[in-house]
Amino acid sequence: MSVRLAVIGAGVMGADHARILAEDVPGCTLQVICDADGARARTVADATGAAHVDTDAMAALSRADVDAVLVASPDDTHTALTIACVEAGKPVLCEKPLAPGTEGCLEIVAAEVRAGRRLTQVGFMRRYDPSYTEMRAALVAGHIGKPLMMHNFHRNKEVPDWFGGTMAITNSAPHEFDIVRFVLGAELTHIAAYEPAAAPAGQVAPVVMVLGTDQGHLVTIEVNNNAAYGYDVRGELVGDAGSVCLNTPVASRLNARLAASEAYAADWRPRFAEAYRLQNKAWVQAAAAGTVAPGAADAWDGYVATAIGIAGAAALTTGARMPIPCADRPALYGSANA
Ligand code: ISE
Repeated sequence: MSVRLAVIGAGVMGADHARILAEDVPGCTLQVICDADGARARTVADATGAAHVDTDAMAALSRADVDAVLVASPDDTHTALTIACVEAGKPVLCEKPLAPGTEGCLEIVAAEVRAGRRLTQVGFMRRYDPSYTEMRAALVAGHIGKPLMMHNFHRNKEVPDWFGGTMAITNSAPHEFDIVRFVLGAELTHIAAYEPAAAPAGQVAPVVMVLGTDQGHLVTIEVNNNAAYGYDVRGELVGDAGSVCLNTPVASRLNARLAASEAYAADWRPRFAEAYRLQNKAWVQAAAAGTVAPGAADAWDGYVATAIGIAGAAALTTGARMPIPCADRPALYGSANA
């Protein structure tokens, strides 16, 4: 039986998710595309063959002919929409952040505890990226010995002026916060954050974060949202017997004018295309089976990533190393580092 889906939000990410679900994910049907802008919803529905459009998100997700919901609407709508899905007993894949604040995340966690089941998956798609899954597999197989450090680089080509250092930490770096926890199987306990004093005034500066885990790993994260040359994510996990680096998937190398060159993507969608495809496929398969996708980020993981971002923003503002506070983890979410 095909899983009948609502996609809420028809902006950049909603449109891309709808395209992936329509073209690349078997076992699902796009039942309704919803956006506050009806014309935008119609454009995405026409492009993907979705049956219906709506401008009312609550109405769309509540439809009797919708089994599961993908939320890609503005961040401040995530809490209410995700809770509504949980209360309706519908699996929901919510784009990151799960909620902009920890209160919203914990409200979603509380709704799942009341329901007695996990229905929320957070769109931390890097967990499905083959370069990260191989990094984790190399660690688990013992190829690099005891893990000591994980270095991360996250560069966007450009962002608007208002996307400053705080947003680099609360909006971009949560991908690293989540993948570091996923790869290392450890919890981040403290964070410091710095910007280079040499950065030109009025320009969005890079941010470098230094974090520690409950198992003594050292983690560095550079987010440079004005890297100018393209979208570029790098990483290296260093152990006492070796290291493993991420490779960017590049289909070709151009040889011309006495030089060799490889292209960079302009944003994250081409770089993580396979990760998005595998994530959405796993989510649909789990929804069909009435289970949770193995290894997926759940509501608790969404809460933790938001909490780390808030501590990181405080670290940048104060210049102090900040502890990362964590609420009590409900039994529904298993034990830490599992
Ligand atoms: C953006 O919101 C994303 O989620 C992208 O995956 C990330 O690379 C970018 O830095 C974020 O701002």
